[in-house]
Amino acid sequence: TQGQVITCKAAVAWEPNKPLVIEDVQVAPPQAGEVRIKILFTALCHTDAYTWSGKDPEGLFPCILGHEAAGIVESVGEGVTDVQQGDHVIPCYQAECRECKFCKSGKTNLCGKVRTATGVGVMMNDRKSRFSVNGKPIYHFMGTSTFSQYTVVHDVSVAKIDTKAPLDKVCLLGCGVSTGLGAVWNTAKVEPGSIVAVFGLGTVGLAVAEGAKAAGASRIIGIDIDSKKFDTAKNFGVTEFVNPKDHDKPIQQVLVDLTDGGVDYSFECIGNVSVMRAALECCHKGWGTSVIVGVAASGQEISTRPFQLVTGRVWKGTAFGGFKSRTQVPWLVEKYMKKEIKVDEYITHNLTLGEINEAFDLLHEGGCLRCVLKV
Ligand code: NAD
Ligand code: AHE
Ligand code: ZN
Repeated sequence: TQGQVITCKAAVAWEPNKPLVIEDVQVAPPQAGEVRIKILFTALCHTDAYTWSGKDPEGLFPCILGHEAAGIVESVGEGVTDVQQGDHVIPCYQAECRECKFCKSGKTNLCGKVRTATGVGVMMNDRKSRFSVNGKPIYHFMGTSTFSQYTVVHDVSVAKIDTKAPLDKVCLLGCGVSTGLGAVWNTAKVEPGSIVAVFGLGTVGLAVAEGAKAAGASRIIGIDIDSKKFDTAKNFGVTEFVNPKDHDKPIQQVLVDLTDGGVDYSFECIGNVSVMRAALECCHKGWGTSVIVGVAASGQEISTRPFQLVTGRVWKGTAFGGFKSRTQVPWLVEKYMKKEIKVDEYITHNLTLGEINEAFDLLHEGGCLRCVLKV
């Protein structure tokens, strides 16, 4: 198949909110600096649902969504040296070129090399898509487009992993689990003994709890409007549960009262701007730090009294948990193989690519953390 167009199945989002359609998609060969990957497993993340909903200003249609996956390199374009055919890989929506201003800064995991293309659904080389259906171009998504049997990504967006790692599990390290762990370890840098609040107990929030437990937090308070979340959350390190619906007071006040003045670190893992405000305002005066992880819809804005910051609270955000993708995803896979981090426990459902619309329905039900699709 090297150098040839491959026709395969992919789930195409033709329009916002309209069921995805499994189409025969033509996938062009990788050009210089590109890698074509046979995707074996992909999970769904809430961000896919967000873009599908039409609320993402970077969402372009028709497109092939998906960004939490694992597969095997089918072929590489000219000049690609870091991976070769047969390598087991995780596509990374956050690239790492190691050469750009961002990568060299040592201050961020964001990479500038291909971001102008991935934000508009094309490849950097010719600003075109490698996907088409009967000659009609289909946009890429987040530089990954994993809801397809084959995808083409930039070489700076591929993490090569241990061939012994089970791809049906480690696909989760392509987004949700890594993001939650990294938000705690890299962005907040939670210290032993800290009091932590986690807003939203989906996969990302539970991974925050897991990371906080590993960091030695003394109390991990989980906040969710679905009380059924607490049972599972305990297994990920949540020590106390608060349902805002059980209280008349604003949730920030409830937390301040529970913690003698506020928490040391809070994490918003929902994408709701009023919860983001609460997450900041439940932080302790003088030092409490709040990390925004959730993605909020186009047009939404955050607000608080500047006095909250004047009096020492810190507001931060994180993308992919601050992890340098190509360097650290393989390290996360190794930690999983050594049983130092959970992954299997986040997988509540397994379906096939053909059942992707059912999988999206599941995502909106409380009982689903991650649904892994066999592609
Ligand atoms: P999810 O839908 O599985 O989890 C969200 C949880 O929040 C659910 O348990 C829900 O019951 C709870 N919730 C909803 N409204 C609430 C409220 N008002 N108060 C308290 N709890 C509430 O989603 P997920 O896949 O875990 O992703 C979480 C968020 O993180 C999404 O916005 C996603 O787009 C974002 N995300 C960001 C990054 C990043 O790099 N920054 C990476 C992955 C995901
Ligand atoms: N396109 C959206 C922003 C989406 C967003 O913030 N994405 C996160 C990853 S979410 C993974 O589930 C991220 O890493 N952002 C940094 C980046 O470079 O995109 C919008 O609202 O415009
Ligand atoms: Zn995601």
